[in-house]
Amino acid sequence: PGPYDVIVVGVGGMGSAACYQLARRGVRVLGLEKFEIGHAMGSSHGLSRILRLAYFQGEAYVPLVQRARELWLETGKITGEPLFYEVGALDIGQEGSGVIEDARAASEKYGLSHELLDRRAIEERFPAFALDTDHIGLYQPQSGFVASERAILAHVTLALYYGAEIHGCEAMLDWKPTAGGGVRVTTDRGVYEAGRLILSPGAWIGDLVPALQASTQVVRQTLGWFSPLRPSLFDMTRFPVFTLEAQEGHFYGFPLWQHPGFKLGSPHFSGEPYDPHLPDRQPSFAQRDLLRACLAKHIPAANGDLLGLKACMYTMTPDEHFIIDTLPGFEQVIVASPCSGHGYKFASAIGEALAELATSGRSRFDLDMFSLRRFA
Ligand code: PYC
Repeated sequence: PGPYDVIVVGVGGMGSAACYQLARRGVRVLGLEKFEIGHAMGSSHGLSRILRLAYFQGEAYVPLVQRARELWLETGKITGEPLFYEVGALDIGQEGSGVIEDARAASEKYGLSHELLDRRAIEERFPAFALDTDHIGLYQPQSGFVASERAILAHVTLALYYGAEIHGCEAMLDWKPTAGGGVRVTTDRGVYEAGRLILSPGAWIGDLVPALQASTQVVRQTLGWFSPLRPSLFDMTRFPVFTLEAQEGHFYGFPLWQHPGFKLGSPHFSGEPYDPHLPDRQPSFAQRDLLRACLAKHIPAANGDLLGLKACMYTMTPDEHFIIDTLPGFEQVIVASPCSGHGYKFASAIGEALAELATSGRSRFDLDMFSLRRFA
């Protein structure tokens, strides 16, 4: 084992992509994951994550999500199983709402294919929806979803192929800078040294970088799968991924894919504070009731029996943007973790950016909006 150029701690969405991108560049990389590879304790399980190009959280994200989409397509071709499904995405909100206006501004600035649909046009094209009279939607045909669990396994498989060393079920206990400007990482199984350290532990970031405890909050989100009363309406050939601003919150959902039932996520950005150290992930029954209320009012054709609930975690920053930066005072340590519940779609491109940062100190993307300085 060793010597290593880079150690990556946390081999989930971001960390697995970083391991792959580093290994394919010939970098000697060690990936350390405290659970098994592809576990369901973090923020990437539940099979799929939305990829939206017309980004209502800020048009500055568009180049990064465009690159991410390219990489998901490329990596899916390499492994022979798709990682991105172009089913289209529909953002539904009140006329004039920030979601619609910001998605429209992003589309116009970057020349993204999009269509504005009024309520009647949405219900005609996607008859599963029953919307409020003032709902409108922005449809983006080139968006869709990422196979999030499969993508982690694909990135790890490719990283191993390129010579990475990946240890599952091994928890980091401590990291320290070394006199030579590198890092020494102590785990529950050994001690390892490398020139650089990438910390991508998701909800556990506060354990590894205590200074970030104050500027991050872990919350729980509940995903539900419901038996559709009219399954054909939710077929992936005719039903897109969507986000829906309703009175009860900002929901999101998917066409039928892999798991039986229609998948609906509890309101975005309204998660309940959660302790990632709990031994399992219990869904929230209050959030389940919100899912039911959304189905009853807006997606009645999916309001059948409950098939399953899963809980996953968001790691929120105060401004809901990401953190991707070197740690002040430790230029050899890069943090890429709290993604505020909307980061997975970018994982392929963030992995590439991390590999660039770790090997050359800079990325092709302007990562300034993700810097730690903004919390100083
Ligand atoms: O970014 O579309 C999104 C999203 C939905 C749920 C979590 N993130």
